[in-house]
Amino acid sequence: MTDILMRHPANPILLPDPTSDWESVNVFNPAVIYHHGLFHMHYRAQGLDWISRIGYAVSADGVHWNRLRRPVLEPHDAGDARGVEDPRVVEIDGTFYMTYTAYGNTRAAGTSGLPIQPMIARSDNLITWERIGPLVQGEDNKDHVLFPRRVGGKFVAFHRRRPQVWLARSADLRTWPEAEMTPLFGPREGNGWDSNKVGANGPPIETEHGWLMLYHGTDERNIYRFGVCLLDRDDPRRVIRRPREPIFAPRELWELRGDVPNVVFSCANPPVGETVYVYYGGGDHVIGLARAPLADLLTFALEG
Ligand code: BMA
Repeated sequence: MTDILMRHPANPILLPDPTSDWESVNVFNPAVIYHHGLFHMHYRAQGLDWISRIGYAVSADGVHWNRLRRPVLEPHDAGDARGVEDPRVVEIDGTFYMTYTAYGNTRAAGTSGLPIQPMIARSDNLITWERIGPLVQGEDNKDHVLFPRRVGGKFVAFHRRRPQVWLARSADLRTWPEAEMTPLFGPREGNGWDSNKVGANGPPIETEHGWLMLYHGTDERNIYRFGVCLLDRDDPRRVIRRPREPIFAPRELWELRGDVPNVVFSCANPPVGETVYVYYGGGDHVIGLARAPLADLLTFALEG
């Protein structure tokens, strides 16, 4: 495996808060955007009741954080009573959008799997969130991520219909017509690192060579790793490159052990200047940061 992503020496950069009721057990899988010179984090947290809520923290350097005392998004009905999970945030034309997984009490009739829904919410200030609605209903679907701008006049999102990553397009973020959904790629054949499950990480990064996408994969032992993929800039339904090797795998003790072992899980890869900051949950328990020059990630996507 190539060593493109370098772990920050201060890792883990965010830990559960033992004095808190709602974030005393786990903090993980954060969204992070870089906006007007500050890093804004929305992170998944679990406390004594094991219900996931979303907390907010802000940082000047991307390493040291100042958290709000209360969560900014919490369960509100039967559709998310068991938690709001795995946020990903983008800004499009001055509005912030969060995609997250709603984990409910009852699954929709006729569906199998977990009672989950891929939700979308909007905000003008990163603190107050208004729910827009689900991307799809009645199916096992998560890992949905908005592109940071419209492409061809439409909002675009990754999502995951097991076992494949799909691309969806919408005129207004409320309706996601089936005719606008395309499968992108699935688990790779064989028994390699991404042969079991795949899903998108954070919002894709626009480059002159196309959309650089980071994604996660698991193998038959359920070890989570990251890989990269390059999509056509004008038509992201077209995969240009998908290198065979992963770029990141669990290595530190807090990635190998935790609430769930062998997990690095990322919902954020904001580019800041020439550097990509990859934030990730370690062991579903704490938050880590690893960084790479954008140019190195791009070279690997093109040649790896
Ligand atoms: C996935 C998601 C993530 C989690 C990962 C590993 O299915 O639910 O939230 O980090 O499993 O447990």
